[in-house]
Order: sequence, then C-alpha cells, then structure tokens
Amino acid sequence: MSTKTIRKGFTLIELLVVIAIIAILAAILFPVFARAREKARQTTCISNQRQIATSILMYTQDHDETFPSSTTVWNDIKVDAGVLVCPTKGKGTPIGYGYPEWRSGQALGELPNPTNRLLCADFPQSTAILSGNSIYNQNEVALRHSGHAVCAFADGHVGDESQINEIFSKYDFESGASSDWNNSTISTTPTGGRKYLGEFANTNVLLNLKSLPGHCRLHVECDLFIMKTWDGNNVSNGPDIWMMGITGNPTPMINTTFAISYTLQAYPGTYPADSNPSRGGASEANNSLGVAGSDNVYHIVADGLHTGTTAQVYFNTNAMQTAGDESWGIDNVVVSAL
Ligand SMILES: [Ca+2]
Ligand SMILES: [Ca+2]
Ligand SMILES: [Ca+2]
Repeated sequence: MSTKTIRKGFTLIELLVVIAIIAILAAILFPVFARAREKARQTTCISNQRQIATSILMYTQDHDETFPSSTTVWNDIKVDAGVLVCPTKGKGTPIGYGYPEWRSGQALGELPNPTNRLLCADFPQSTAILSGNSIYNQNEVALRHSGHAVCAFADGHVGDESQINEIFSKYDFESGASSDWNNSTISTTPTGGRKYLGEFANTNVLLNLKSLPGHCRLHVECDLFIMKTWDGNNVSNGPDIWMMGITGNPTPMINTTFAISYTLQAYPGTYPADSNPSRGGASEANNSLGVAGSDNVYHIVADGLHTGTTAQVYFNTNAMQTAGDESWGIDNVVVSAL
C-alpha cells in the first residue's frame, strides 16, 4: 500500500512570494489612495472658496461695488465657520484662506479683467504677520494641493493655480539680470553668496516692463542692500537719498535716506520730513551680508498708480559718495500689476 503525502499549508518560499506581492501592490496603491484622498479634499476646498467668492461678491454689491477691507473681510462675509477651513490644512487652522490686501476698498469696476483678479486663495497660516489672513505677495499663497493653490477670482470662478496671474515679474538675479534691466552688474554677498543687482553708487537703474496685463497700479517689492558708510540725513557727506518710482509719475514711490555711519535716517519715513534712528526698520540683522564696513537689508514695498502695457520702474540715488565709501544693490524684485 502506497501512502501519498498530502501537503498541508505553504512552503516558506510560497509565503515569501505572497508577502512580496502584497508589498508591491501596497507600494503601488498607497500613493494612489493618498492622491485620491487629496483630490477629494481639493474638491471640498474648491466648493468652500466658491461660497467665499460668492459672499465677497454679494458684500461688494451691497457696498457700492467696493471690495471689503482685508482687516474685516472674514467678519464681513457671512459664511459658516466650516467653510473657512481648508480640509488639507485641517481644522487646527480655523481660517485656511487668505484675502489679497490690495483688493481692500478697490471698486469692482476698477478691475480690468475680473477673470484673473484674485478674491481668495489657500493661505499658509491662520494668523498672518500683518493683518488677519491677508495675502501680500506670491509667497503668501500656499501651493498645498499637489503643488497647486485653489484660488477664487473676481468673476466668481474657482481654479487651481501654480502662480498668481496678478504677479508677473520676479527677479532674483541668481543667473544674472534679464534684458528687462538697463544694467547687468551682478555681485555676490560675502556672507550667504547671494547674487544681487549692484553694487552701485550713483547709477540710475531702470526696469523696463512690457506686455503688462490690464491694471490700475503697480506694486513693487525688493530687498535693498545698503552697504558701508551711508550718511542718512547728515547734510555733510549727505543726505544719502535712495529713490524708487515709476517713470512719468510726479513723485517717487520711495524717497528716503539710510544711515549706517550717522545717527539719523528718514526710513521708514520720507526725506526730508522724517528723522528716525539709523539702521532702523531693517528686515535682517545688522551686517547679515558680511560686507566689509557694515550693511543692512531693507524689504521695500510700494505701490504707484499706473496704466498701460509698458512701464519703467527706476531705482536711484542722489549725489552719493563713491561706491568704495557707500553703495547699494537690489535683490528679489517682484512687480505686480493690480
Ligand atoms: Ca539673489
Ligand atoms: Ca559716506
Ligand atoms: Ca554720503
């Protein structure tokens, strides 16, 4: 009588193969599940922002077609608290959305192209540095939905964007100055190795912008590097005035002085009206650039009235000493047409 062994269970190899297959399937499927979940959250976010946009537009209709102030917008629009939560950001952030500061008090009729004028967008934090959930620039829009931000626009439509249309020019000079600039002098900071446009003493630096979208004003931001012995409001070896403006406008957007080797400067005020402590209002610690003979970095923000498809922004000084004595440069220039 022959006995045939009947196998029970699996061999170790079979078990390992099954485990390997499960692991491979899991590796393939888990990212798909994560993407599907994120897609669902994004859909909720789009629905939230559509309600917010509708509420902002209803408020606008009730207030002489004027957009709400960025300081009161979240109270002005009457939406359920849950609508203000971006599901990707989570309930820990009660207001997940930001309102563009530059929309404050603007008239609906002023917007040349409502289809690309922002009303609301994913915002990185629940309490903004300046005022409650206001967007001041591109960096304050959070690209948290698979590299995109959900944004609502002034015509009521909602889309997902990787770039805000209202911000069209950004220059960091890391690979030189583009032909938009009349001067291509690039230097590198001793500390941090930042490339910037400069250094200059009495150079009139011009930025020529073309093919601008329809707008009523220009918003310009830059990091201004003030280097060596600036004399501020001192009439001896000064005043050391720095200006930024739009060519053709009667007054510059910024007209101020900076001091490193004198006690008083006009910034953050205007020259000649204001006297403030030297090196005050800087956006970084003293000497963060490591320039021999001291330096300060100022984050300059200004708006100027402008219409038309081309514009020229100027950055210059008034009767400075030589670049060996005192100099300046600019970095991270962002221009928005609003
Ligand atoms: Ca740079
Ligand atoms: Ca000097
Ligand atoms: Ca001087």
